[in-house]
Amino acid sequence: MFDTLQEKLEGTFAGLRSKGKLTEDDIAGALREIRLALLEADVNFKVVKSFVATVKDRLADEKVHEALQPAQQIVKVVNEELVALMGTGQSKLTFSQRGPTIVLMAGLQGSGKTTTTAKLAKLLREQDGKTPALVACDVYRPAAIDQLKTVGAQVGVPVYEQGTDKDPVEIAKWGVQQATDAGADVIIVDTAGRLDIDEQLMGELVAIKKAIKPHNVLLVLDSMTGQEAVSVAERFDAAVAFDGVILTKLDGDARGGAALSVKSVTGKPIKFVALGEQLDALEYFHPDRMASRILGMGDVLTLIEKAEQAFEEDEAADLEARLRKGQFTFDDFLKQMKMMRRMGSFKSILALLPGIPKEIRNIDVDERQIARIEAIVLSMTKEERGNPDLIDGSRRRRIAAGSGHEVQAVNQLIKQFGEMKKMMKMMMKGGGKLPPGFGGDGGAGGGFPGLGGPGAGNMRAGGFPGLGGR
Ligand SMILES: Nc1nc2c(ncn2[C@@H]2O[C@H](COP(=O)(O)OP(=O)(O)OP(=O)(O)O)[C@@H](O)[C@H]2O)c(=O)[nH]1
Ligand SMILES: [Mg+2]
Repeated sequence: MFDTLQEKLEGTFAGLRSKGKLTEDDIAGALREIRLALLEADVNFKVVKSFVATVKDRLADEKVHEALQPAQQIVKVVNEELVALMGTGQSKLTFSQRGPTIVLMAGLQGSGKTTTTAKLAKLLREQDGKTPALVACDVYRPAAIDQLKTVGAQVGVPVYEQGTDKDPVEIAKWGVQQATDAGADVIIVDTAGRLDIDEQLMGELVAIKKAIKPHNVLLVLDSMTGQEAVSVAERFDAAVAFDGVILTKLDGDARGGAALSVKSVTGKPIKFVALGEQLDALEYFHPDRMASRILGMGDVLTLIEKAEQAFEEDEAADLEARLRKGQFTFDDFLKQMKMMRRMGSFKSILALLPGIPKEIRNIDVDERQIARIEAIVLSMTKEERGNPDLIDGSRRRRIAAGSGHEVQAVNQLIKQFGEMKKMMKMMMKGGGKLPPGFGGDGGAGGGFPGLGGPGAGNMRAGGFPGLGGR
């Protein structure tokens, strides 16, 4: 995500830092580089122009060239202006005061509407305590209804459909009524993908909107289409005024142009971002956190939230207390792996950590490796898990046989477990306070379970047992 922009800006700021005090020329040069970086990221040129002008004015007002640490100040200003560009504050949905909240999904063909409909239901249930239901109004492709039923079932949410023979407007009305009667408090209506030149389909969307009076019309935009997404948004807004945007496929979007331009060009906020095909890959959009990601500062807040959702509070506090005392056992380890799994794929977690080099961010994590580790740990007796020092040679052979692995694999796991424990103890002494599971200090330190498998030998010491390290 935002790789191009991130790299370019990092380069600019590194150049400034190496200079110490800055001349007016240095600052002008930096502004030029920022401008180019944004244009290369496919940000709308008008947006770029006004962005750079604002940053320039602020730098002059704040007398940056006289500052002690001018580079830092420039990063701060750019960060604040990026936040302002993407909208301030976080945009929740409009929830209905009386009766269920109705959400209408709109967007071009293949933008991600159907997948996102299910993701949104899951997110609203898990994070907002809602009881969602879905309505299938795409009657133009028979497979579309099956697709919604499949993803709906995967997230455990009912799907109302009437096949492909009925009029979509009627289905929408009927579906909303059925879902309301069944007690849903959020009803999300999936619609057919439109080619924006297709006036008939656009007209149908307008008719559905009129019939069900949604509290939220959300436009699903494929971020990989860059500036094109922004002009799509303008045209949709002219036809069916929408309330907010869901930006999809941000995981594959190396440039970020749509994310940076959409609010400023259309005046409509981005409400959610989708970062993957999996059904848990949808997040509320926070401009400030996105700016941090763009500037390579990670997104620790999202990470902590994910952790808080996955970890029971008592469990986490308990684990942290034990870590502080250096009492980390294989039982804790197992628990921790389970909790981490609830947070999503390791790759998505890694993307949120600050200061992770690109090579590591992009490695493919073999999630099966994690299952192998679990198998080994589960083959230990309760005593062994609680006191790893007990595990001598013959016990290692038994554990290996029990889990269907070589003794070396068991040896390696135990050795790395020991290293990790040491590392965590050190980190805890340093007052590090990150959710359990993050032996990290925001840098490359304490590794992460499941990462840096054999192929990626560049994880530093302290990688999680069985995986990281060399
Ligand atoms: N990588 C990635 N893929 C996504 C994301 N969101 C959706 N997709 C994929 O994009 C493709 C199209 O998604 P759909 O949900 O079927 O799109 P749609 O807008 O309903 O398509 P139509 O109904 O044909 O208009 C699918 O293969 C999805 O898995 C995302 O955030 N990241
Ligand atoms: Mg669809």
